[in-house]
Amino acid sequence: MIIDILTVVPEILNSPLNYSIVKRARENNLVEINVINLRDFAKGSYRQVDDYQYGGGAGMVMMPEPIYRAIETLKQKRQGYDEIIFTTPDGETYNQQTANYFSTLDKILILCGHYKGVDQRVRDHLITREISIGDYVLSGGELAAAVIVDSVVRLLPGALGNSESALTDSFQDNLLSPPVYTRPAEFNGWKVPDILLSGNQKAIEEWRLEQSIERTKRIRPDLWEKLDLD
Ligand code: 6GU
Repeated sequence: MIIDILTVVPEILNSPLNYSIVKRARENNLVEINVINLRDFAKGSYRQVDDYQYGGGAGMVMMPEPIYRAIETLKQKRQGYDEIIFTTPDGETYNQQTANYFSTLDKILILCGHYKGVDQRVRDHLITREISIGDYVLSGGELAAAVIVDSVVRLLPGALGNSESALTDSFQDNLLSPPVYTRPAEFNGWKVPDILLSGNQKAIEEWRLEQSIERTKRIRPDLWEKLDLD
């Protein structure tokens, strides 16, 4: 898989994409991730990428020309993308389903939103998916892009070891994960539930499912209701 990320702040993306599972996936060539500076496609000595908005109002808007030039150049180089994603708080809310879908693709481009947003013509003509990572506002789309890349890369075949299986992640079945414990069996007088020490695998799986259901109902009633309808 190839993931290209277009941004005015490439520095933000370096560290989150160079550790742990994503780092290992890159080293094993499961994914190629390229962070591209949008300013490299801007003209003039100022390399301007944003401007005041028509109609007035606070905040700068990302200009269409540098984005168009960048996306067209990259499209040619890659012979097209499966999706061109724009990270923006007014996009559709990201979830595990969308992560699963993105992980099946060969080539994606992520344009990170910044300033007040991007010129609507970019969104109308160049972007295929607009993604928000939740109902709160970030200073830019870079951290959202890092979230998307991390959640996608860990799903690529071979990215996780056996001990990290994605199938048991929270959300993969719309249930939150059950609690987990490690040694010691008693710490500070706080005990690991007896059932987990029982050796009865069938009873343990039943207990884990009960715990998942209880947690989901209590913490995420919205997820639980969705599950009930399906
Ligand atoms: Cl994708 N971008 C920004 N700037 N803020 C966000 C977001 C994205 N998702 C949630 N908040």
